[in-house]
Amino acid sequence: MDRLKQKFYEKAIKLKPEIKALLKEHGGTKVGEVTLSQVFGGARGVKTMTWETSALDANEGIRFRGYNIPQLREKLPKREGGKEPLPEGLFWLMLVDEIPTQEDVEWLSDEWEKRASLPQHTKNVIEALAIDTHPMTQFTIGIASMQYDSVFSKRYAEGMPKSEYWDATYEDAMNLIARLPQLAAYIYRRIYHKGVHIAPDTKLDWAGNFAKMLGYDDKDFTSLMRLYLTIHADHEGGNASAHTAHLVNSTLADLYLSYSGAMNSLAGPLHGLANQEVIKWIFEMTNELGTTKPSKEQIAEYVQKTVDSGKVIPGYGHAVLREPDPRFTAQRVFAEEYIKDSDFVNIVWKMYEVVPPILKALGKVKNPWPNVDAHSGAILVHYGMDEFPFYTVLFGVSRALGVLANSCWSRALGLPLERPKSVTSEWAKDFIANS
Ligand code: CMX
Repeated sequence: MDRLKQKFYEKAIKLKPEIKALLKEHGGTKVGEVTLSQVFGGARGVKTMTWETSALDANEGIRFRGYNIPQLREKLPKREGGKEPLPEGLFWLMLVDEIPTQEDVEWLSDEWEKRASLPQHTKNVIEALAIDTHPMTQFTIGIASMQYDSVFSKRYAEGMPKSEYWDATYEDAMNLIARLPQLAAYIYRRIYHKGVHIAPDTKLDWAGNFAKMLGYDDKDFTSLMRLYLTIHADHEGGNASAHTAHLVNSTLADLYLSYSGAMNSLAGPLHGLANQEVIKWIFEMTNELGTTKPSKEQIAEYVQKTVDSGKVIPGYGHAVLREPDPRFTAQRVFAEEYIKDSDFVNIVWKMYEVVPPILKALGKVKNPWPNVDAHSGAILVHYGMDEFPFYTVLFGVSRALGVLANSCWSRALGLPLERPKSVTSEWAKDFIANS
């Protein structure tokens, strides 16, 4: 058993009986009430699942195993000479609730490197798709095509006992995470660089290798990838993509099936696709105004026009957060540190001042502040990556770290099939009439 798997196993076998005892004694304790508005309103705030790897506070934002983003930036191991945390370290932290050592993350980089090769049949499947198929569609299809290699599915077919589900899930999680940068880079180079692919460099870390395979040699872009793939990695379990993975995997469909499902969810404009929508919106604005240096007044007018035409301002608002997203702030800090002057970054910063009062004035928006997607595009454009339909794939590579680490826990804890209750509108009307 490898060192991470062993550590995970030791933690997981301890927690399972603790939860059993907790439920035996307190299983009937109420943790909240559900209102009719929540039933009709997308179950906002209803506690319906456990999620071990991270927790989200409406005001403070995300914490990964108790650590916020500035703490991760400080405490997680870094590449020699680098300032940004290595995503390997965050995966380790989320999986086993311990900050890893430098040696641990180096081991993990090597382990993922060993597991990373993209199957030829996946390349063939991608090549069969129309070249202008959206990158997220190519990504989900690519992930699903690798299900052929699922350790969980093979062992399940051979009669694997329940007690081993966590083991096979761990293997699938490690293999899939290892392969995702190759898959994403394959799609990027296929669509935007005439199919000229770049071989991985076995000496690099997971994010560094990804930057290289995408075709970016700038060391600051590599630093950006390390930070980007860290801060997008998890956002508790209730968000649409994580919840999709949780639901699908609860049927014992393996991680390739559950994670491709999650990516279909991430591809919606109210969720991860917002990162492409933000820069698309900014490009449309600068084209219409004929300048990449618009004034705050010009931006405010364009924001108002967007809202008046019945559309949302992408990158603003959140279903849980009620303050500026710390993932936005982390990217702002990065831009302040690494980027001297960029018109598009400046637009993002001006929007931060202009958009919230306009959204507040609508009187219905619960959170007028920027979310993670408001900033990422402008930084990517600065480094030359302006192919915005690809942006959500970057998000998807990162999100695997949290979602798949948590899936290991779900299978180790033996969580059951997820099956909440739905009601009809007729039932709701009768219920109110009779209560
Ligand atoms: N611009 C304009 N109107 C907005 C808005 C925005 N950015 N955010 C919310 N609203 C509107 C909603 O559309 C809703 O209007 P209606 O009542 O007319 O339908 C009203 O304000 C209330 O919505 P809410 O309770 O504040 O927000 P929700 O929890 O329903 O939705 C979210 C959250 C993210 C879907 C929404 O804020 C939004 O559409 N934002 C823009 C898209 C975006 O950036 N998504 C990315 C989120 C982060 C991620 O998952 O990656």
